[in-house]
Amino acid sequence: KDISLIGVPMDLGQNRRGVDMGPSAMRYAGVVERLEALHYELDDLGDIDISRPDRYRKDDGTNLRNLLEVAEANAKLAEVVDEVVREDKFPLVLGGDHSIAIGTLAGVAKHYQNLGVIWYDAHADLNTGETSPSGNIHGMPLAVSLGIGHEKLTGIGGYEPKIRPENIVIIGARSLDEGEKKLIREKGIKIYTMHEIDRLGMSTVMEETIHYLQKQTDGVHLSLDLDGLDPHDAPGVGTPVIGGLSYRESHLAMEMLAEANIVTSAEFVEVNPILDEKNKTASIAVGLMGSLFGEKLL
Ligand code: DIR
Ligand code: MN
Ligand code: MN
Ligand code: MN
Repeated sequence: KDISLIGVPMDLGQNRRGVDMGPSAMRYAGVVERLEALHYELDDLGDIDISRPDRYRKDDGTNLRNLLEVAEANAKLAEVVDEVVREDKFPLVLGGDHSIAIGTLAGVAKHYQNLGVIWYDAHADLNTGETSPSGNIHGMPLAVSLGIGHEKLTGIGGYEPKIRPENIVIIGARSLDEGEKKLIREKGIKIYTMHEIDRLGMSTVMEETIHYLQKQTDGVHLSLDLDGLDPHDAPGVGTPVIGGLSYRESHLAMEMLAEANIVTSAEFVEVNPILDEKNKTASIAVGLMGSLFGEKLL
């Protein structure tokens, strides 16, 4: 299948500047060449236009930082992604902070009855304006996609919800806010925290995940936040949390997804080259994309 690459140079979903340079950092790390070497027809659609606010702020009467700009950017992204899926191409979205998952999922989910989602992240991103300790929309996209949150976000793409709680698998969680824990319990969302991953091993976690999603979904979106990896391996992220997934565990996960051939769209987010060490995190992201698209040692 052909791949369409979409950059989203957005940092408005959180409060550390620099993550808007993520798409450049991953292009610099050779994403186009890496995937072309695997014999994909790759079309780089360039970057979505993002409006800068006059100043970074919480919108009046809400706890949502840069709500209007984040909503506008995601509406644009949703349209581009929708078109890519219509053309029967694989949308590969490069972030940008994780709030862009709102737009990616809005563009993808309407094409499926039961879209599965793998949320590879140190966090669950299940906050709302009411539960968020930060007001950062990058901590909310999974809730928004379930139809929970501000209507300027949940309504993007003109339909909601985008996904169902039973079609989600969260992998790598180790930092959850109280409201997120409540939502995970209430909705019965499947989650492999670091505890389960340590006990079972990544191989079993991915076997179970693939089996679970294959049974009940007609497509799978991979949303990979680089802070899911341990900050030792991926230091260039805005909200690092120690005790994360290793480089090898992450590659194994991507390799198993490639073998199972279930992933139909993907995004790699939260790469912040300003906080990085010699573009290490972007390089790791590009390596993971290689594995996801079937790169093998021999
Ligand atoms: C925190 C951090 N739970 C929040 N979330 C992050 O602000 O809502 N998500 N970093 O990736
Ligand atoms: Mn995260
Ligand atoms: Mn995230
Ligand atoms: Mn994050």
